Amino acid sequence: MGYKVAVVGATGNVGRELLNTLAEREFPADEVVALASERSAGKRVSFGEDRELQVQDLSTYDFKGVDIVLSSPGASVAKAFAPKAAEAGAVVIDNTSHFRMEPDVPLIVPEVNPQAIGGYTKRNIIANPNCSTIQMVMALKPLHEIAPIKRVVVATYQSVSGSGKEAMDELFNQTRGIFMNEPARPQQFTKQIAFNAIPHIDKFMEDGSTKEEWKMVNETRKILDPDIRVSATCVRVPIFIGHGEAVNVEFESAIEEEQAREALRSFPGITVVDHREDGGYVTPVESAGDDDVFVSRLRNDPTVEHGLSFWVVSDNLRKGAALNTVQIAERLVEGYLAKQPA
Ligand code: 2RA
Repeated sequence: MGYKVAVVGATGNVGRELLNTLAEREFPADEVVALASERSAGKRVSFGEDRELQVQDLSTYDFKGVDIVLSSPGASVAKAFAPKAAEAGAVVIDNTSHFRMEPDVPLIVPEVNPQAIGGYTKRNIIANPNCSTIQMVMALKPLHEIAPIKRVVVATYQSVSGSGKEAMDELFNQTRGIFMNEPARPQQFTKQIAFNAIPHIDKFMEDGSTKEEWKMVNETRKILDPDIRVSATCVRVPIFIGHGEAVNVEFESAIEEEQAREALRSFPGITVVDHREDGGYVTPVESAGDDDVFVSRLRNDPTVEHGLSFWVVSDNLRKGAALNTVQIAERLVEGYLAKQPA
């Protein structure tokens, strides 16, 4: 006997990837429901190679009987619907930032802090971390187990798909326009994104950092270790899918480069591609469509007593969102919501 699964935000970048990933991984669902705004109700979205689902209106949907909700609408939509769905008995795995830092909501990367999943019983809500956080903590976890991490400095190079489908269209149109001598007219972004880099993702905070940087700092500490100090600079770059991150880590004690490389190589969900030669590293374009987090350019940092630097890349819509969400759902059904066979 399978599960009834609802996907909220089914017409967005992540929502479509959620449906794709559920089908690809043959999640044990008896029924999958696609939900979105009233405006999108009636549209059809693909579910796997050969099926389509008709989108239903979230605002009038009754979650009674739904086992698991995979959610990726806007944060304000999640704030409104998730508690109702949880009240109706569903476990909501939410991709928005709304619940991530709430103390009674577990924030999960299954390979990093699976022990925290059980905390879902407090509110029937689990939060999926920010894409840029997920790929970084995946790489930090095996290293932190060798030597406690003292400080992380990270610069991100984030693709436009993190900002939605319209942002991808803007990059495409601006790029084409430049070749046609048309002036770039920023809409989704504050400045031209084609052939440019924008050091601003999400809103500015009081201290001059951005909300995206605040997320990386605080989500890393909630997921991995509250004592880790993180300094982040998040930059939007003209890439369609795939985030790259330049990470520098200072440890409390010694960690050998080869020891770190071995630990990364044997960590589930990580692929190390690291050859000190032309092309001996992974780029965001190559990560698109892949499940793994890729680590390259691993090297000692001689400027501190115990330091390493590396490059980490991942498909921000897959492991950075949809795949991580479905993996949480898989752990839920395996460990917590097991159903007796019919
Ligand atoms: C971004 N991480 O890349 C944010 C939200 N997906 O825009």
